[in-house]
Amino acid sequence: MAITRSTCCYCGVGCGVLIESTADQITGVQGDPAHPANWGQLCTKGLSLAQSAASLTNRALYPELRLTRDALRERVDWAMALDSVAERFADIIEQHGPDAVAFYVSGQLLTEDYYVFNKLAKGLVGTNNIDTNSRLCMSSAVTGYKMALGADGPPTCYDDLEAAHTVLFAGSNMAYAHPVLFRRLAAAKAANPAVKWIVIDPRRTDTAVMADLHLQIQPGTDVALFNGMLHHLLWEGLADPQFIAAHTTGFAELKTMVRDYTPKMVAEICGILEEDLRLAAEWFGASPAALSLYCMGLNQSSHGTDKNLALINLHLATGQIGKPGAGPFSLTGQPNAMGGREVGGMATMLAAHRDIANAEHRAEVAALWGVDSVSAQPGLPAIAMFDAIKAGKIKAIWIVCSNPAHSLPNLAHVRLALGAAELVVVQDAFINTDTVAFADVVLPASSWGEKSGTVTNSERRISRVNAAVAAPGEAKADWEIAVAVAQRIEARLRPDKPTLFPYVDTEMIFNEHRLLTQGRDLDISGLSYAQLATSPQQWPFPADASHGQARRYTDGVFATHDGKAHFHAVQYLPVAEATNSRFPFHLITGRLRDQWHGMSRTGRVPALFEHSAEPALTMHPLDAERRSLKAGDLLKVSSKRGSLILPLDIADSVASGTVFAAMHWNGQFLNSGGINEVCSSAVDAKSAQPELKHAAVRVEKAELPWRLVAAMSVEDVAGGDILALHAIVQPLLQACAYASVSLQGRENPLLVLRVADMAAPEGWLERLFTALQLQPSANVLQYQDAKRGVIKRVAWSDDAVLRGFVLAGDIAGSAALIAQLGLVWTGPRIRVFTPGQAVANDRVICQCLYVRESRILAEVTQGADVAQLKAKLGCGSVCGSCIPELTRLCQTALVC
Ligand SMILES: Nc1nc2c(c(=O)[nH]1)N[C@H]1C(S)=C(S)[C@@H](COP(=O)(O)OP(=O)(O)OC[C@H]3O[C@@H](n4cnc5c(=O)[nH]c(N)nc54)[C@H](O)[C@@H]3O)O[C@H]1N2
Ligand SMILES: Nc1nc2c(c(=O)[nH]1)N[C@H]1C(S)=C(S)[C@@H](COP(=O)(O)OP(=O)(O)OC[C@H]3O[C@@H](n4cnc5c(=O)[nH]c(N)nc54)[C@H](O)[C@@H]3O)O[C@H]1N2
Ligand code: SF4
Ligand SMILES: [Mo]
Repeated sequence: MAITRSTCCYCGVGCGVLIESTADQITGVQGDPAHPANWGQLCTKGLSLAQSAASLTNRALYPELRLTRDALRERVDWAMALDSVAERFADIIEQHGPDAVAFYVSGQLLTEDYYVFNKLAKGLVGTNNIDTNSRLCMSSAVTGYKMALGADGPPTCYDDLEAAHTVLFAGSNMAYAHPVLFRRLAAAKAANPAVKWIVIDPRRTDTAVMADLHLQIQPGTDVALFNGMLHHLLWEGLADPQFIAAHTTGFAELKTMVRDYTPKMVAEICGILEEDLRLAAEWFGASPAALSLYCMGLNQSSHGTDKNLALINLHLATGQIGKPGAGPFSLTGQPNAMGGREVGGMATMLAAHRDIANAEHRAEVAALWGVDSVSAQPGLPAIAMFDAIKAGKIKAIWIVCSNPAHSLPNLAHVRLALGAAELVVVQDAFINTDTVAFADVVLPASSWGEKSGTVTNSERRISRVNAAVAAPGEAKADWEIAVAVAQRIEARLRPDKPTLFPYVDTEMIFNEHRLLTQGRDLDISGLSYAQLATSPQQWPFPADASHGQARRYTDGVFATHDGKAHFHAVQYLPVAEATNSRFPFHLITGRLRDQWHGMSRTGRVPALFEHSAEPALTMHPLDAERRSLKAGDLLKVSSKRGSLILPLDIADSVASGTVFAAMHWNGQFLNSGGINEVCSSAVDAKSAQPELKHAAVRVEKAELPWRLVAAMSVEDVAGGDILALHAIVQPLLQACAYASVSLQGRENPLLVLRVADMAAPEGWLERLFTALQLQPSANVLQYQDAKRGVIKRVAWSDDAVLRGFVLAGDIAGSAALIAQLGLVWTGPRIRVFTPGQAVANDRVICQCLYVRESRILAEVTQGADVAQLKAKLGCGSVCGSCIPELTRLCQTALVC
């Protein structure tokens, strides 16, 4: 068995991992005890990386190409795929100019991949039309940092988590989204109970449950809140006049503006108690060290930049920056959102934190790259890019490592755009995503565990990512594909000139990137690729340094032209789309603990579904009661843009008038593209980031009387491969008014399909029976009641193990039957049609030891606390991702 040091491919915490592998298979993943981001810890997602990599089903293994516009894609060899992409790009560039092509890339690419794509677009093609999913994620944070502090990137580091006395979480559900850092924070608070936590979130998340103060604000009202906190701070004399005078500009204007933001008025806007606002301001202002941790609840807003600026104002006014435990800490979502920013991989940036708008910067980059010039025409950011594709202005789009047909807002519009493009190239590691369905060309990419390079985490720390096994099939590393196409385009556009892409490995690319950082704020001249293998380092790391710099601006000198931090007097403005009588609910969206984005990887691990088995719309009990809705009812959620159907989940974690949906579910698991069918593409004017956190929606009961539940274990279907079974079932989803598929189980994985419609779609049941191998046979029993439209089939294996079933027209007893799957059926087979005892949905709270909610609740009702739960059931004692929820379950029991 070999051990390879690498980095987790999920969130921006950037945990070090040790990959265990045999010749061609990853067999296990452990936390790297020597990595400073996690010191050996991993969360549920990191711990399941080996399972997600276990099977080749649904992997993109070979290039595919549509030979004519109306033909189906077929497998071709690499030479043909690369020639075709290069030729068609070059044709379009020659005919329509460089801005007729675009690249849409990803914060999940490695820095070296990103660097090459950026150079391909801006250096070779001559267009700045390269944007990324970071536009949906970090662009408000980038704009905020640059406007206030003069340069992108957080001033803080992970050690500040332990040094902070007041921690302000703003629009961040860290317990789910950055679990390993959240554990560090929780440990620090346990060690020092005087540490205060304030959570600002319209939902009572598992992060909020652990807080000393939860400000459950109305969606989108953060700017008002921060301005109100500043008003109170100034009133109480908690500002730091010396810091303001020595190190900032613009305070007078801000001070005048926040006079209007009285705590009383702000409390009203935000829908919180005035005394809570005052308390939050006092805890922040009087703290020896106040740290704010913020994420999508701030950035994904039509005023995301202002939210960032208003929060940074609080830090500057109190001098809470540039010292241990203090500062505005924007948490990055994706593993390499930071690396993408470093190489300037967005439509508005240039390499090494340079700006397209700056002629000197353009000239510097052109000189370093050896090209005549870099275009001064800003590229189109994501939303505008897809608008331009739909309008026919952009004719070819190359999508890499992102699934925009799921993750962009207003999906109907995105699908029209992808349908209208002359050429859609999709470079992905998996073949079953919603975007691949639109591809004219599929370029198979190697993925985590199979490719190498570097990533930068939330605290600016650069770590190596290493291949443990060879790429499957003919898949290639992203940078290699980019280089191969670039060299072909060069042959057309720059014949007889030396190549701009001489790279033979990732180290060469890293070295060129390093050269471009020289003298910049993120200077890494002192770093070598080899050194990073054993010692992940933070930037800046200039040539004369012996290690990276943990904190920035410790001397009070900022990266602005005058060296001062800049206050910005930003007014509160409401969300882009007001609720009204037609669309009365505020919809907010966010993440689940155990799923990652479009689920192309976490959706391959059945056990990861057990924490949230089904898609859902969460609504407050009062709102449900007023509409006579009960849990599990199917709801039609609509906005001006579209609609989708989701089952109802009732919980008071959302306020009345607000509903919540997870962002993850999509066409792989649903009959729709997911919640972005309804989300809004209104963008922030400064950062062009869309308001994915808010839309005005209507919610109605969907009257779909025909119901079906099917469940199947894979023992003898689909070659025993649950993912192969999923691949067979996925094409059936589209035909139904509602359909969702999920996986579950650990030792005996199951696939569960839930369907609703007015009546069974024509011929659909037969297709399902064929897919599940449920044709009549000695081991398949059928019950039919044609009058009631009921048909049920149940299958056993030869040794009497209950293998699977379809209940159509009458789904009573389906939950009880699911619980029996994989077990030997004793008693007469016909009894299988008598509905058994209803079984409540029993979620798996602890992934590591597979402890279900019912066992935990049984202990909690006996008075157990978290420590006792850990000791008795083991839950929470391994990775710790479930501790926030254990805390909530204990608290709920106390209240009841
Ligand atoms: N498990 C898991 N972890 C992940 C990811 C994943 O897919 N799954 N993705 C990673 C990525 S790319 C990202 S960007 C991060 C995202 O990490 P987070 O931003 O922490 O996660 P979200 O759940 O998207 O949103 C955070 C919170 O914002 C709240 N919110 C909504 N509207 C508002 C508002 O107006 N104001 C405030 N203050 N809060 C609001 C939501 O209720 C939600 O609880 O997670 C990373 N980590
Ligand atoms: N409503 C709503 N929408 C949101 C959000 C929200 O909170 N609410 N959050 C937004 C945010 S913050 C983000 S970051 C985006 C994320 O949205 P996406 O970028 O669409 O996220 P993923 O599903 O992770 O897409 C990554 C793709 O890359 C593929 N892949 C994996 N590894 C590799 C590789 O090594 N190479 C290549 N070429 N491909 C690979 C995966 O199969 C997958 O298809 O979603 C945004 N959309
Ligand atoms: S916190 Fe979890 S998902 Fe994030 S990097 Fe660490 S192990 Fe991976
Ligand atoms: Mo993100």
